[in-house]
Amino acid sequence: MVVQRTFVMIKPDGVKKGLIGEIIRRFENKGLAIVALKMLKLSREKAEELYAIHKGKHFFEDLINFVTSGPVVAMVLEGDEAVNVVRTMIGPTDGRKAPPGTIRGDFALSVQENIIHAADSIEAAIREMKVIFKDEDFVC
Ligand code: IDP
Ligand code: MG
Repeated sequence: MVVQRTFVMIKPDGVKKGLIGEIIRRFENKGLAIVALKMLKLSREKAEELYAIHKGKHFFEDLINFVTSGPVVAMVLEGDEAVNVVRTMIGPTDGRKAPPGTIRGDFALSVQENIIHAADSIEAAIREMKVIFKDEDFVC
């Protein structure tokens, strides 16, 4: 067993569509533990830090405008191979191509407005959770 922590964020479109409960339910049903959870509105600065890897790409400005457009729900999930398990559960980036049964496949029809973010590696997860959470935000 390889217990990992990963960073997940329900984007403004997911919050607006009323999907917070549905998404958290899927992660809990899967057996992942929530070890930190926060609803917040991202500042431009935090959004740019979170998505720093995409700076300079054609979609960067639109992405920053989108993720700062309303509240998000950020969380850290823990479980066996959590990074890859969560990436599989959210599905591919483009909601139009994401298979049914994945979060994006079930709820998104757009490449930008795709409901949810999840870290794609352990290193990214550690970096991203530090952008949003302080040590005291963790329950364990
Ligand atoms: P990921 O969220 O599946 O890891 P990334 O390639 O890391 O996908 O892109 C980060 C986010 O940027 C995506 O979730 C999506 O919101 C947005 N994005 C990615 N590619 C495009 C694009 O080609 N057009 C518009 N938005 C995009
Ligand atoms: Mg990514």
